Amino acid sequence: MHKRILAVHDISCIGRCSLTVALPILSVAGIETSVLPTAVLSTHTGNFEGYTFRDLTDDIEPICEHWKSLNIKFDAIYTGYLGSVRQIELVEKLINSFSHDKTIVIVDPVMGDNGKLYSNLTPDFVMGFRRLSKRADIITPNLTEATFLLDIPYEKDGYTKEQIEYILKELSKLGPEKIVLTGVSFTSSRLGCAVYDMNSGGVEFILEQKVEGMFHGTGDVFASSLIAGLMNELPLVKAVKLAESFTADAIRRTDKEGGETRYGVNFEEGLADFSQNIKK
Ligand code: PXL
Repeated sequence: MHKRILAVHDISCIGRCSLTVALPILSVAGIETSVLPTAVLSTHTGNFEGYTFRDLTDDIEPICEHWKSLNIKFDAIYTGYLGSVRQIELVEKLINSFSHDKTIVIVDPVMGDNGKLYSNLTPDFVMGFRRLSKRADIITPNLTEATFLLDIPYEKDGYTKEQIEYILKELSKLGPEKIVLTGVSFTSSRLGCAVYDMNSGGVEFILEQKVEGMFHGTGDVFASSLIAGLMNELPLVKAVKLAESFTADAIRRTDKEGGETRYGVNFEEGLADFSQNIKK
């Protein structure tokens, strides 16, 4: 059945992430993708100096007012990088305005990596994302974002399985039924996700062969392809496996090419196979 999703992210003109990643991935998966751009940046904020930043917070309410007059509803609302704390409040409102009773809300609380917040985010974003998570059916934080959401220290030397299970259960107490935690690793050779579904109570670890290095935009490639799977009616764990393998392939391709990783990963060459695999 035809599905329509709203993707709420910034446009980073250069450096594959946010909308320039979400749109092609969701489109190739056969999902009509409407966008609400939260900000326009000349590049993303990781490893680039002197980027421009146009905050679009003031445009959100008029855009939503117009959409209300069209009586638009979305089958899913997927939020990523938000440009201001006020925007987080506006997003909470728009979830109410544009959901029907089966709408899935996916919040990727894009805030940071490697134990730190992204360069232009302030600590009040954390409170905002904690509140927004309450409205989500699924959240997809990385370990850094999870520790900010729970206000616990970030352990740079890694976590045990028991600690990860604790984090997942604490995150679900914020409100979402399903948690997909990324950046999970127990050995130097494997990296991936931990998945928790409150309904089954089970935790699953889905780990892939690790590629050394820091690759930008991979969180957005992963979350977008995960949602593409869910919108194609894949069960959660199957959708996570497919998204993780699509993301890992993009990382391996980029690693082989040996270019600058701040420009994001080569997911484009995997799109054709992805659109086939999602239908299997
Ligand atoms: O990929 C996450 C992301 C999205 N948008 C902007 C970013 C980042 C990460 O650095 O800077 C603007």
